[in-house]
Amino acid sequence: MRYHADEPELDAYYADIDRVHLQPLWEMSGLLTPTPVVQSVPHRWSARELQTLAARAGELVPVDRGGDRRVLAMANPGLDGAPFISGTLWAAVQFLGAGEVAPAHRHTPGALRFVLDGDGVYTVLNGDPVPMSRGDLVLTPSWVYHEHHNPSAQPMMWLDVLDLPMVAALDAVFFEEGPSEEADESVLPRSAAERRYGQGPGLVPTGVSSVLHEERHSPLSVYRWADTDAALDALLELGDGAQAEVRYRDPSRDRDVMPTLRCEMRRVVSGATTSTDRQTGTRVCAVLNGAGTVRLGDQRFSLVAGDVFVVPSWCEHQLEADTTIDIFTTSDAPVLDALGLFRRTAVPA
Ligand code: GTQ
Ligand code: FE2
Repeated sequence: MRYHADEPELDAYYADIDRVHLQPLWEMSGLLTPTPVVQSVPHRWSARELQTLAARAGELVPVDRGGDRRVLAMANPGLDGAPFISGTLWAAVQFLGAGEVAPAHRHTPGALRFVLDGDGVYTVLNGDPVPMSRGDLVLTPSWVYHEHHNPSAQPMMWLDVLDLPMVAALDAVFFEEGPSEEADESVLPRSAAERRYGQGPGLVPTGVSSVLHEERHSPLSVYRWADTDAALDALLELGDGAQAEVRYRDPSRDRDVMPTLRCEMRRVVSGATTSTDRQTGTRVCAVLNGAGTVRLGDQRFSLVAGDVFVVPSWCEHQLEADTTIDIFTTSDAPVLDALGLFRRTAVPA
């Protein structure tokens, strides 16, 4: 609070309001800024470091220590040590050794898994077993029970993204443990969700929709890499550009896969440079295939498969593909969209 040696009445007034927890707007600045002032900074976590350090945790730390999950959170260097990749999103790598189980629980923050490499793990979502493989996107929406099993002989690692900081800011975090289920591991079936909603483009079952429409998230809990890959190839075959992008959507209605998280996959062909863009909200990006460079504001980061990077709100973003590169992106865009706060612009070169 400013002091006014020559105005004792004003000083007395400031002391009085302070005592009753009031503050004068006329003494404040930096609240209504012309453009977003963003605390999180651009950063890339390298695949090699994520893999080696997660594998070391696999040797050193049992899975039951810390919430039954062996997870390394990506802590944005701009956030003073908070375990969040931005003010709104949590991103982490999770490592599950051969034969290990991460037991069932559920929470109000929504989550997704994106598999950057390997297979052998299955997740059980409200009783429905979903095998996970390279390039697959698996949804764990708010309040859905989930547990991870690795019956294979190899460890496996994947990317987790949650809307945890956003739900925490809204003071709406709930958590409870759940009953663990043992699926028949010898004949792991295709998930029930895929049988109902992943059978063919434009086909949804009649009869069960009245129940599912009450859910806020996609009834299809897994999006397979083979389908995403084919969709990107088909777009590029049309020949109108050096890149293609698809959005993962709820097959039962026109909306994002979850109310808080948008998911997209982009393919930029070898040698191409994208236009520069910026948008409100956080983007968490993971390189599935290929190599290149991303420019984030005035910083450049080289990219190889398995790298994860964050594009903070309103930060300029541009990609250069050294080889054809596939980048998975998830963002909090559905929230900004719902509130009329989503802005996206191309930035002239
Ligand atoms: O796999 O259930 O990265 O509950 C953070 C919290 C993963 C999970 C995370 C979680 C999980
Ligand atoms: Fe969880």
